[in-house]
Amino acid sequence: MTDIAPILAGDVRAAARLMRDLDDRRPDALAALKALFPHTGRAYIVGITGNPGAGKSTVVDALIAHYRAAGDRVGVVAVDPTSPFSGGAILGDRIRMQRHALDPGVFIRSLATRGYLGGLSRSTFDVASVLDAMGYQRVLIETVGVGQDEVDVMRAAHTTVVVTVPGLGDDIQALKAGLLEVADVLVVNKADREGADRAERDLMQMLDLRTGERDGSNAARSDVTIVRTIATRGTAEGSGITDLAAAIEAHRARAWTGEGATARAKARAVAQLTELVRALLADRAARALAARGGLAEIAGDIVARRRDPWSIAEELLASM
Ligand SMILES: Nc1nc2c(ncn2[C@@H]2O[C@H](COP(=O)(O)OP(=O)(O)OP(=O)(O)O)[C@@H](O)[C@H]2O)c(=O)[nH]1
Ligand SMILES: [Mg+2]
Repeated sequence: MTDIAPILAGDVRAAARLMRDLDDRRPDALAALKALFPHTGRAYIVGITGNPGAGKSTVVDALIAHYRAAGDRVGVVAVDPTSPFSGGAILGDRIRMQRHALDPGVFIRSLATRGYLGGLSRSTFDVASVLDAMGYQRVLIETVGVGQDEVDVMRAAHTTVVVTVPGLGDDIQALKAGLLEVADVLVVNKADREGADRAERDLMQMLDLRTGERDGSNAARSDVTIVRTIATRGTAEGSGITDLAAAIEAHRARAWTGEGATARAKARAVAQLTELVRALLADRAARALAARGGLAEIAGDIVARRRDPWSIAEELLASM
């Protein structure tokens, strides 16, 4: 049985061990999560996503510095460092945030997508919960925004920040599909480059469209803030990181205090629960399949028309 006392006391080695055990899906790790749950709910979780190379890690690095200067302890979950779009970025992430690595007030955990098979958002929730229980006031989740997986991951966050850059052109249309839908704060990073004005205008236009589509009105966007940053300047004057932090706080005040907060909290719990049930069922199905020699074995029966796939699926479910 994992002793949770060291984790509650903020012991990083105990936490790292628990996170590894969670990766391995060890039952005692799950028991630890259950025991930690009453001690969670205090951290403010911010998701940072956006195009590959947009500067997400640099923004995270600058936010860490900002929050540390304010006296908050910061936990980071870096998801998808093995993305085909950013192959090998795990090293880059590490180096970029390296200056914080020796700071006992900062804990950085990388989650590789490989092997998670759709359970990525479950793992993100789990790690964020551990960081929360350890007493980090701020938890930052970085993920490359390319697919539904990443959109799901963002459901763990209280505030979602989508990072874009000037000169994306048509790529911005790709953003529109999924990520823009979940954005609470939009960042035009690399504002030291040409085209920041244009990028901001394009984003505003898309937000107007989005608002119109959602409620059929022409109401002006009211719920998304656009911030310009030059993340490479860290927290220095003119980097925009203070503005970004302020936009995050403004969203926090709008969304997580007052009337809508309970409904939002419930929606977040529903998302977490849905993911968890899905992941547990997938684990169980994988075991049931393995017990029958795997999909390839069964597929032969289907191809030869010896068995039909519906009966096999029903049988599998019944045996789970
Ligand atoms: N000019 C300029 N370059 C920047 C800025 N922010 C980040 N960069 C550079 O952009 C490159 C990518 O930055 P990262 O922070 O690694 O971007 P990322 O979005 O985390 O990248 P992936 O995780 O690989 O998708 C690096 O070379 C940064 O130094 C900025 O504000 N201005
Ligand atoms: Mg990165």
